[in-house]
Amino acid sequence: MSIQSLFNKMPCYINGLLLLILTSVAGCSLNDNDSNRIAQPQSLKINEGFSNPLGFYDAKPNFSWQLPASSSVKAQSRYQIKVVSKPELLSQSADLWDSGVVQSEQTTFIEYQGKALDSRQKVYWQVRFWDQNQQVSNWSEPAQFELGLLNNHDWSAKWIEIDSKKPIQLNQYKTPIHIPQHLRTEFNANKTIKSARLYITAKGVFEAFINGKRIGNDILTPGYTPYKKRIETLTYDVTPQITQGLNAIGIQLAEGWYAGRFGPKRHWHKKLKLTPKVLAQLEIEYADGSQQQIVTDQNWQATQNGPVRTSGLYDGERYNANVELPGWAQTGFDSSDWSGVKTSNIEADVLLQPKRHFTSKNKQLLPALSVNKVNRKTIFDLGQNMVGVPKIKVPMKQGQTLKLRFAEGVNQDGSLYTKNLGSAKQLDFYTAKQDGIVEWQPQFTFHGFRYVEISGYDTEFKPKLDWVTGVVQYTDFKMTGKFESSDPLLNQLQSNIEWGLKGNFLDIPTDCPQRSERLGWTGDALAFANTSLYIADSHAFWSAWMQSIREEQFEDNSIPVVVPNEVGEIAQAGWSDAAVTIPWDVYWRTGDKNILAENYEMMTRWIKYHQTQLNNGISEMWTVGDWLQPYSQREDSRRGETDHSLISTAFYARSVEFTLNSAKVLGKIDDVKKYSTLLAEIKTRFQQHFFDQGGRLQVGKQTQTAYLLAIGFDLLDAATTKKAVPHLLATFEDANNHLRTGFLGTPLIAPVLEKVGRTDLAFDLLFKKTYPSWLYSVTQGATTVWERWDGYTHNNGFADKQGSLNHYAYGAIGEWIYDRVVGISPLTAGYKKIRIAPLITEHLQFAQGEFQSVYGTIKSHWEKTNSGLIMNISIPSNTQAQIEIPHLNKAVYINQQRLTSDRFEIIERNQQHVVILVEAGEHQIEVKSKDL
Ligand code: RAM
Repeated sequence: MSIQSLFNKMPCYINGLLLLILTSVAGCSLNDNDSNRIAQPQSLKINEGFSNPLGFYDAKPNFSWQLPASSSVKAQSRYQIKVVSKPELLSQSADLWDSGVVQSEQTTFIEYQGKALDSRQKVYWQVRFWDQNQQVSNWSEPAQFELGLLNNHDWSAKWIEIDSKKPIQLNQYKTPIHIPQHLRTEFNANKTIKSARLYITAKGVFEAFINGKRIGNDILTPGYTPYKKRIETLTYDVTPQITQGLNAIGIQLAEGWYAGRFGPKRHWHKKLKLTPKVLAQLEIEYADGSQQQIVTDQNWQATQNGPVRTSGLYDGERYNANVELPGWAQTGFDSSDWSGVKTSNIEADVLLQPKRHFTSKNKQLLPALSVNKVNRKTIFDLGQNMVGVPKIKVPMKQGQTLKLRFAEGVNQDGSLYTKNLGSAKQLDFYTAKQDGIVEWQPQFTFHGFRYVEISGYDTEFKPKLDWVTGVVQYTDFKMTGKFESSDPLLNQLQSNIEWGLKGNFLDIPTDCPQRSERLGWTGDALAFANTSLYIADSHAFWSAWMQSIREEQFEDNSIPVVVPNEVGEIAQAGWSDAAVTIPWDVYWRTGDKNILAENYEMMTRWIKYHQTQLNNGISEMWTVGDWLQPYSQREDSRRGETDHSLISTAFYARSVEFTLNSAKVLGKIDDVKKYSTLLAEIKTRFQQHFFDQGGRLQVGKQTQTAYLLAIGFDLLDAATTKKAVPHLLATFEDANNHLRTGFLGTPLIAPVLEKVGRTDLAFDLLFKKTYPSWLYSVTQGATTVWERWDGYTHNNGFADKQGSLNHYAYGAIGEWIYDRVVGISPLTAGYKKIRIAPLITEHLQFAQGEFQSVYGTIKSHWEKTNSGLIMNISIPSNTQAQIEIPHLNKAVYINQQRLTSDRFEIIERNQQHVVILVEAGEHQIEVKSKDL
């Protein structure tokens, strides 16, 4: 019987004593009558959004749920959680933890306070709540989780790799070509099997098979972490795959991020000695209670003579079907010509930790939209710049080798543009063993591309669109945000921003996914984090990457610019500050205090490092500056014209401010005092040093970014800010009201212009179609956000300074589009209190969007009408919203009722808008002439 059905049969339960206590504590009667029960809580999750995870990483989890969407349920007044070790105990007494009835509105991140949990433990839990009228709900459907192997000592397996006698080949760069391996063993499972788990990871990337069947559908596992500190492990339920009797297990292993040619050339030598290895532990539990472990050890066998001849992240995959190994992961396979394996022990100082965010998967299929012959080459266009691999279905003749080339763009003559790939070849090859249709998808590589060129197929056939499909691969999160407006170009920009996320969130946040870089650049992530938190359920993704940042923090307290660190001992302002800003952003958008608690020490250490870079209160920290500012006259034009010490001092203040905010949330009173004083001092010093009495910048060039940082980060006092505004605006006028900002200034443009009362200018810039601007790239055919505003132009083709066509940093404008054009943003952390405040602009007739918050879906739609405006707002249970209604000096109706203070809670009314406070539910607002 499934757990679900077991629970459906259970009677609802409330402990009589508890009821008694509760009734007296609450001073009201709790309605426990079945017929009056309200709908149960739903969407049960643990930690950063995991539902029913297997191989979970945290023995001290926290619980979240959502209240049912119902017109009567507005809020939670109490809850009760039960946590048990066996499903049947849910109807009896909770053996692990019973929270008791807790008087609280909190439905998110409630800490487990029960008995200690251990590796492999199965845990079941349930929750119920009381609504605002003390009506109790049914118990939720039970949820469950199972812990992975939490400690290195849980592993008895050893790392294994082929014991090859052949010298490792080198490529043209003199770095090793690690030929992918197949590793296998057979084992007997003699008794009736109750359950089986495969715990597995690799130094490299792997795919596992049992009795010929692929285990799971994850790609490029285990993913990319600072391997010297931590390697993530995966857990799979393989109960159905194991048969009583003889079984076979096989693992394919390739170099991946760990051992491959990856990262900047100057650091390749550090990897020369690394070879791919795999670690696996299969644990079988029999019906009679006995257990068996099958582990990677010296008894395995390996070969490098399989069909995947080479596979690297940058260079692509080469497959030869003539050397396939049919049945290699099944029993009875003749492996007499396979080699033995070398074993190595698990290192005590490399943490083996269950993966703490979602794995990457094949997420979407993109059919080709056109196929053309260009210079006798066959080129497919998928219509969308994407990241992943191709899936091919191509007719071939025996012995032919199909060559696949990939590019983000095509030259004027239609041929592939690959100059921007650096040394990343992005080439796949497939050699056919017989005539016929070949179906294939590479396993251990990924490419950034929109166009696929193929050659080497059976030319008797005319190419068809279904020969090539794009398999889009990224971290397996749900898309949580939607946006649409009356402007098709703005909608395309939004789509480009979303594709920037899909393309660069493959296990870690990367700067770009196609060229020989693909690194976890902190500055790009700092710019884009808030936008990503709207678009996708990226909470776990960021928390996991923050752990990597913590692990990479240097002894001198500085933070590398790239994480996992592939570039050496470099820290820089505006990049490394991600260590502070991202935990804060994630907290603000999710309400999860744990991310602050986990990273707090790192933040304070980073502040200490900042302090070592001060000269008389002004920072001299290294920075590449306002990266890629257009029209920069600096010698290295990429580095922007804004004074570098201004940037570094501004980010010092920013990091102190966010650390201070975190200290407040975490209740660290001494630190609150310390950082408040410090922040005030930094601001004073900043203003004195960089600005004159008239609010004009007195150090370095008058740049937009200098003013944007000063005002956006609140570094000037109120009077000086006011005086600085005309100077800020002058920098835009000088640029003919275009932006002149790079990675650091661009995200601040719209919020700062709004802050200084020039929302009109913010919208002008957002809707500008001439270079440089967001929509300029859109008019030039962009389907993703580019590294440079003019990465490609219809008139001049690709930019001389070849850039990535999939770089999410400028997509940071998304934050303002969602917060202020759709109008959904948090007023308190996690959207417990929501601000609905769309800015109505002459550029749009309507805009709408929705966001799946931790409390449920928030929706905002506004549309101009002949007589005024309609707004449709949806607010999830257990939250409240402040809605800012642009009254247009007309009458305001809410759900057909005239807005009056006796009917509604009016918080503020001014010339522009009236602000009301509403509870959960649907709210239709009409602003119209009084007589209509
Ligand atoms: C480039 C990266 C990244 C940027 C750094 C400074 O190589 O692409 O986007 O943050 O440099």
